[in-house]
Amino acid sequence: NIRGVIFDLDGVLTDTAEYHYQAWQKLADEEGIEFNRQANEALRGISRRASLMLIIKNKKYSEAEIQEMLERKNRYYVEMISNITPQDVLPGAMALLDELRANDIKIAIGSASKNVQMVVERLGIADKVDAIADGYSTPHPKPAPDIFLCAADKLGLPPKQCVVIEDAAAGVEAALAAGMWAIGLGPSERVGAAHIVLPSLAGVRWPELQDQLRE
Ligand code: B16
Ligand code: MG
Repeated sequence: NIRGVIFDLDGVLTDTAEYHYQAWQKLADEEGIEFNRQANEALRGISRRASLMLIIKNKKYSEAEIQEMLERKNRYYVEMISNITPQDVLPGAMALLDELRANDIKIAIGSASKNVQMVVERLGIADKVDAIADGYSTPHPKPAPDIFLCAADKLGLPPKQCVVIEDAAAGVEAALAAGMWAIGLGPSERVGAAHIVLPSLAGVRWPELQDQLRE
């Protein structure tokens, strides 16, 4: 019996992935590191630091230089997301949030990002969410289960009563490691490990989802 839904943020409720990409590309260009859209695919759902490590590969940087690059990328990113509006909530997400609330299902966000607060406020969904677990909640990023366990804890629910909605392989892995149900959004090559795979949240209704999860 599912009593809570934990939404990933980037790629599920909104598409900030494009801004993450542009910010990383700008940094990589400045550093003279080869990077492109395809390389960016590997960063989906991955923490900021782990993303940078994948970008710089075995190029040597001091810890101070790494910190500076992480801050610089985030400055670019924050500037880009400062213009997002409720129009940037992905199709179907707003309706599902409202339907869950009407059905007394608890709602959390479980995101690797450290910019969740700002994004949620700009999207205008802060009052639709009961709890947030984010990049500040635990030192262990996805695919570790910690972010989702923290979200369930904040909702006061055991993991097996929670379902996670994710767009990233690392996120689906984290949900399963947490002992939760997983709904993957996107191609099955990416999220096929989830219990249910859907192209997006467009047209998704809670009663039907619940039926599918019971089977
Ligand atoms: P930040 P999610 C993830 O968000 C993004 O998918 C990933 O690209 C990003 O590097 C990570 O958050 C950290 O974000 O730099 O804002 O702390 O998909 O877990 O909602
Ligand atoms: Mg995501």
